[in-house]
Amino acid sequence: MKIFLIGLFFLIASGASAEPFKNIRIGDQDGFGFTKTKGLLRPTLRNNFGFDFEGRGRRSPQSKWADTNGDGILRQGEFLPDLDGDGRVAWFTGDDFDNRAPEEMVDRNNFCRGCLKIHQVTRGSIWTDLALSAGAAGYNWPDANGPTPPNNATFIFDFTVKGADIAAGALIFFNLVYGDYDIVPAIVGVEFAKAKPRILQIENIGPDDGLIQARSAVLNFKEVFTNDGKGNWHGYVRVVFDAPLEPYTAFDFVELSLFQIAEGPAGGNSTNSIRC
Ligand SMILES: [Ca+2]
Ligand SMILES: [Ca+2]
Ligand SMILES: [Ca+2]
Ligand SMILES: [Ca+2]
Repeated sequence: MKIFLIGLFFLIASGASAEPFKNIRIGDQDGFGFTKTKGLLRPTLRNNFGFDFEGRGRRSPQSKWADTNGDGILRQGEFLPDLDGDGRVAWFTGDDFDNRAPEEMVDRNNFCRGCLKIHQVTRGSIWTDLALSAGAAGYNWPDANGPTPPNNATFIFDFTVKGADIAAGALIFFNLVYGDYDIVPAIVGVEFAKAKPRILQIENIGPDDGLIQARSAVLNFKEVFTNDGKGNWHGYVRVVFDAPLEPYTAFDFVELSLFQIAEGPAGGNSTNSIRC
């Protein structure tokens, strides 16, 4: 009976693991690791020109709080906090933070829905939930020369999906949530296992100080995946944010997903919906 029960358990367990591929995420969606948003101020400087580029209901300009809708998580359309209350978010104005959890400190905060395996090469979460600030103290800094720019955040996805768990040819979205990325040009390079490397087009929606943006770029299935000869798809993507002049930015997470990250207004459940 015991053997039967154990057998049944393995049947259920293996059944549960065979979900279709949805996404592989580096870092986590936790509002840059700010667990308490109450009282965090938003920067008051809207942009260098004094008006709102968007002009839509994306934000709550009247709110003085970084978490403009007060739901406890800093999301797209909201703001990185002005920690010292001087009105702006920048590398020289007391806004450095390091909210990395232990698994991010060791560069191992990876998650996949529908992977057969996430390989050891996958990395980059050490760059998340950290102010990539020229003024940072530099503890456990993710690149060799410390907080001095450039801080070229680099993310590597290396994983295997069972052949039956993803439709060959599907579009793959590279989604990211980042904050205060306001130096132009932002050059985002992407490399694959076999396909030609290229530059991703990631639109910057405005220079508002501290603004949190959710963006997507489209990758082709054949760029991301190669057949591993065993009936599985091997996914490999390396993304580098080349930001020679960027003195302050932060990443919440990056992911490869079948679903484009939503561009909804602040307060919408941002990343699990598909933009229609
Ligand atoms: Ca985190
Ligand atoms: Ca919020
Ligand atoms: Ca500040
Ligand atoms: Ca995060």
